[in-house]
Amino acid sequence: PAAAEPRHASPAAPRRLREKLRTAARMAGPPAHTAPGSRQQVQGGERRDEPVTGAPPARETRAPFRFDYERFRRSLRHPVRGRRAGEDPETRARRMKIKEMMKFAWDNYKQYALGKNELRPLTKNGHIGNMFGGLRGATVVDALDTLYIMELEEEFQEAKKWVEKSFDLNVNGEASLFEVNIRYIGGLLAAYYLTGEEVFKSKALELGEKLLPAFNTPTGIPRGVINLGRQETRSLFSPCSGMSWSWGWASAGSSILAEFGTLHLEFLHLSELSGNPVFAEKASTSQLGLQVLNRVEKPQGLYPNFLSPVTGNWVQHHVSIGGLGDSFYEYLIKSWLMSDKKDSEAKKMYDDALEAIEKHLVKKSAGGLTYIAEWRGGILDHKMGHLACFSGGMIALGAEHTGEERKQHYLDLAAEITHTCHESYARSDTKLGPEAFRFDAGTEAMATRLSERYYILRPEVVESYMYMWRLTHDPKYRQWGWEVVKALEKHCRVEAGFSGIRDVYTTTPAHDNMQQSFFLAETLKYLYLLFCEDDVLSLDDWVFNTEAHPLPVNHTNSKA
Ligand code: DMJ
Repeated sequence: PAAAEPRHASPAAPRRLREKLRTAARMAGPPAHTAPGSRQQVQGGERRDEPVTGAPPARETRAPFRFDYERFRRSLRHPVRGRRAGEDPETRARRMKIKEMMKFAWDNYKQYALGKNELRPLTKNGHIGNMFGGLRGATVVDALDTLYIMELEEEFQEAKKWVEKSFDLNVNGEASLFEVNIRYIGGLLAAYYLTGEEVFKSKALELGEKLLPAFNTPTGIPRGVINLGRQETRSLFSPCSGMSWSWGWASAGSSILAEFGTLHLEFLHLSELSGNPVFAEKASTSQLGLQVLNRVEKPQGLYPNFLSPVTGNWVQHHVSIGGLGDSFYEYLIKSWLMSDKKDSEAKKMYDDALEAIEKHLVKKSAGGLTYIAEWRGGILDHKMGHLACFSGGMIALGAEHTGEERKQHYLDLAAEITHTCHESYARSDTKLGPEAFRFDAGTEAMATRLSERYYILRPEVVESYMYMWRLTHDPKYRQWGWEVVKALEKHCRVEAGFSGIRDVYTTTPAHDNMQQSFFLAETLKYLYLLFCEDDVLSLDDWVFNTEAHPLPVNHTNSKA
């Protein structure tokens, strides 16, 4: 096991936020859910002397910290579900169709799999899997905010009731820190901010605390797997409670860039809501940037995907804006936006990273398609994963906030990448895109390997359509989104829900029997927003976490 050097609370969250949180914590004392002075456990069972909470000991005379929800709602610039002004009948009809798809996906999940993580729509039963450490109801938590935004009131109440009555956090299994964070913490936080229902906040905070031991490494970079049991309950029967370790498949005990780099949006909100700075201190971009990533040399300015949480050095030189790297970049620009453009360190890291990506990875095919290649120790792999297609939207979002000349340049780049991703759909028989497509040996934007021909209801391409629509209002993005709706209806809709397909290049595809929770959280939400007015979950007020859960921009300071 890694040596556990004691690491004391570091200058982590952006200074203003830290000060605000510390003041709140000073005034409030620790939140009731935190055991003051409790200790965390690290891999190998070594104890640390660092208190779990950064807040001072409780004093009975203090009122408990309470997040001012009403003040937060007043700080929003638009009603969360918009004002519904000025839309044409076709747009409304398309939006209603997507709402019907969401209802269908939810109703079938509810009927056949409520309380399991996902629906198996062919066999009409539930799937649990091993990603969430014994947590259940991934689809419920992922669906909450989409149901709310679509005004599926009855269905939202059903989902809320399940969270209140059946969502059990008292589990003791190995979970992906990243997946639990983006789906459960993100889903609960968004549900709370949208509705003000306390149950979502308290569940998010309780679960957030269970993730903290993962950060107890010599560098503070968390490991990928965490046992969700409480370390105080460790015993002969649950010897791993509260311990964390790296994925068996990750080289040399490394942590994954897209995993440890995709925590801080949610963790900043856990601090905001609890008044406890510990979450922000563990996961802020300052922690990532100042403490670790800015110290280690980056090959040609690029960020490899595998980093040792013990030494803080890269373990392998594979760079990708798709799987393993993707949401690290996304969270840099969104960190800056969510801080109301104050986290300038995150912005600089994003700008520098994008410059390096453009210089070394962005290529144009013989047929004129712009794509982002992967990089393996200096050698380019001319392949783009479906996951990498989120980058059109990200680059467009970032473009909004550069100087005029750079803005047009990045908007063009974003449009070209989104066009390429659309081509990967348009060139298939189903009009849905493969898991990965290549640009080599005469191939353009198509899968060349059998193992890459599947589509599992992923959102990244429609995510980029949504951002491109909002930022350019070019009608082709709505048109492309509607093509996806039709293809989903034709090839993925089955009797009891929606299913992924095994081969996008055949019009009679076999189904994979899985309705992924991100289909409800992301794919259907982004499609719906594509046919909404811009003030529904306005980009002025919200950033979407990487699972499409809206988290509010922190402009409480400037408004309330
Ligand atoms: C989602 O869980 C998230 O979007 C994540 O960032 C990447 N993979 C899936 C969807 O494809």
